[in-house]
Amino acid sequence: MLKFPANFLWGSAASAPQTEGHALLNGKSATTWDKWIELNPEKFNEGQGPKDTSNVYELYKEDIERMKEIGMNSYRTSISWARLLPDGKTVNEEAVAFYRDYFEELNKAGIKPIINLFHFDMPWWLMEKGGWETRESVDAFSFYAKTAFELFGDLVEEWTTFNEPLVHIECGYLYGFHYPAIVDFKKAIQVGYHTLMAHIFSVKAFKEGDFKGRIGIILNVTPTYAKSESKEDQEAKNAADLLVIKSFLDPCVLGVVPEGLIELVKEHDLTPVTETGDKEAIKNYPVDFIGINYYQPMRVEAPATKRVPALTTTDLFAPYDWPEKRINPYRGWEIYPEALYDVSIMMKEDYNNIPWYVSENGMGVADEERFMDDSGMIQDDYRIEFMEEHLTQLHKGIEAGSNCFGYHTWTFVDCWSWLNGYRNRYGFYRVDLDDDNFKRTMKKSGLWYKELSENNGF
Ligand code: BGP
Repeated sequence: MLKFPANFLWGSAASAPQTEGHALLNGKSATTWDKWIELNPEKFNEGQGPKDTSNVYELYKEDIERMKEIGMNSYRTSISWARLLPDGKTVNEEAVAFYRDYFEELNKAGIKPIINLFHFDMPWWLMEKGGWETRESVDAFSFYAKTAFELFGDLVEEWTTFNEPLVHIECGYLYGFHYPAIVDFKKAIQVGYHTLMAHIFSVKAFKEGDFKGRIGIILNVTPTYAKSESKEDQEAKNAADLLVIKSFLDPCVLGVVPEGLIELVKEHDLTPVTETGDKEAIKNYPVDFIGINYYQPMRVEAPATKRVPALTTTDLFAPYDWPEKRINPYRGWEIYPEALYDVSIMMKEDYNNIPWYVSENGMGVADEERFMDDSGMIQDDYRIEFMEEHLTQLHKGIEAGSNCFGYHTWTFVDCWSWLNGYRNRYGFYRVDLDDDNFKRTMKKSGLWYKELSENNGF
């Protein structure tokens, strides 16, 4: 049996906009997602969005019972900025009551809440002023963070500022998947810089306020894998490492923006506007821990054409389609568990062996009803196998000395997703969308997770 360290966190992750429902109710103001979907319903499965998610706002107590049922001892979700501070300044007391009770109930059930502050859900009032493009966003976010620490600091010991900051940057400003869906490399870098500073000043507020517990950030990073050892492919790998991995990991953990990144953005005329004192703040406020979301590796090769200045990331590194890759046939993503070992070693050797945990890992499956047995239970053996393979690699990394303290799956109850609605299911519980109350039914993997957590291994 592979045994994991004592007090290992066995949990699952989700986010406010993907689960709470009540998107424009109970005092919450709109986010970019609420607005974008309302304005373009045809792009989003007939307008399905955060308002249609599985109503955790009302059902959290029942869900906590389900978490216990499958042996979870921790759970990560987020606070909705637009719910807590609908206009950015005034506290919504209804939101305070909801989150306080939610977190209290988790604690009572012996499930450690890990609370994140931003999961792609920019409030609309701030977006209308330019969102992360403006320096105002840094102050607005750190005010929100400080408010959350003050309101919930007695109930939460593990905080994270952002989930996958690279995603709202790339998807909003380079790849057209998130609002405002523009392609502007210079803006992307500025947005990235402001996101980083919003993180740093929130860590500063946390440390100066002397709140209990720890603070971190959740990043979607793995080592990159280059097509070959050729100089061109290695240059592409280096650029990808700088932009996609080190851009947040280095300042957040080591307290410095890498020189190579500063040079790269300068070479391409992408240098962001900074303020006096930023560099010092980056140095002074490293995180206590890191969350790593891992689904598939990043494989790169030299781009076919290389524009200088680069107009987007594919002028610097191109995605490489590794011919030997294994594919998840139900979702299309590559399956490469070995990356979890590699990332363990990267955290140990390049990042001072900082405490870290797997904050998301999971297998999305379309049309999952086809695996339902006569009793109504989804027989998701493919998911169990996926998790066992990943945990085997993670265990190997821990044995090699990496300081990993937990494993969270994506996700606990099937949830709505940004671009795919409810198509790809990830949960330990299936959600029935035809049922008004979003009936949840345990899948086989739920039973497996309970055993895993009880044995602290498999
Ligand atoms: C991560 C996000 C999650 C979730 C997950 C699964 O990047 O943090 O919010 O969406 O990916 O991806 P998808 O829903 O696109 O299958």
